[in-house]
Amino acid sequence: MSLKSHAKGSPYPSLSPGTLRIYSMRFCPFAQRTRLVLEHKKIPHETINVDLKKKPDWFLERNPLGLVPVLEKTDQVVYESLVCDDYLDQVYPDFPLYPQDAYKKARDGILLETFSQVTTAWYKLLSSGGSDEAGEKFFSVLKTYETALGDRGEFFGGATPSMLDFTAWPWFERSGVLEKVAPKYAITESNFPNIAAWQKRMFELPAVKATMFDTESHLRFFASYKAGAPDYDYGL
Ligand SMILES: N[C@@H](CCC(=O)N[C@@H](CS)C(=O)NCC(=O)O)C(=O)O
Repeated sequence: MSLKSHAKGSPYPSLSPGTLRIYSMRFCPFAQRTRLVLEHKKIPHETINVDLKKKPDWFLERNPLGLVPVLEKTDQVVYESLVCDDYLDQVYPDFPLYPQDAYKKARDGILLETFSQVTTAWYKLLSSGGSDEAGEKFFSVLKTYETALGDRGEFFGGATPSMLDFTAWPWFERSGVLEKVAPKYAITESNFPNIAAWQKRMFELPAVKATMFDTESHLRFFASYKAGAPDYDYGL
């Protein structure tokens, strides 16, 4: 099946009963969260990429919010990245992404709930062109995650990656984009040693390798997005 994005007016790609489908956009960090879980758990699925500037009616019928990711299987539709990922973790229990222990799970829940502070600060730093106010805020919200990694080990999940690793990852894969715009606020081995070491480990995971783009491609996509004409099919 083609990875090219489907735009308004395109026919609904028929879905065989029992096949799991993700509606995605190749450069979307939220959709990447769910793609990472699909890959990590080795869940068979198919991908339909959507033109988010010209959304097909059949896409909006499935998610009235008009956002990717969306999962569809037979008559079931699920959207919102964190909900999609929890749904997958429950339906496909191999490679569980939460600790069994209720307290540890609750601690993960806190870091998952508050991770939007990092994404908000990330986008503000980018859109401000690297202002000190935004940079200091970014560094201050990252500290919690730096400390958590120090307590936990190689990954947020300890010896193996967890939901938190996959939820956080897409913005760290795009660190090179931020570095270009805000070099003063780059994550390095000296300012955030645990995060910097974790990034290296994450880049080696098969799920990351299967879903990632290099910095050059991310930069190209961001530039097209900023210019008001996102190139969803860049590189295809
Ligand atoms: N809260 C949503 C956010 C998803 C999101 O913002 N996706 C973007 C692409 S990266 C989107 O679909 N944008 C389409 C639009 O805003 O119209 C989630 O976690 O799934």
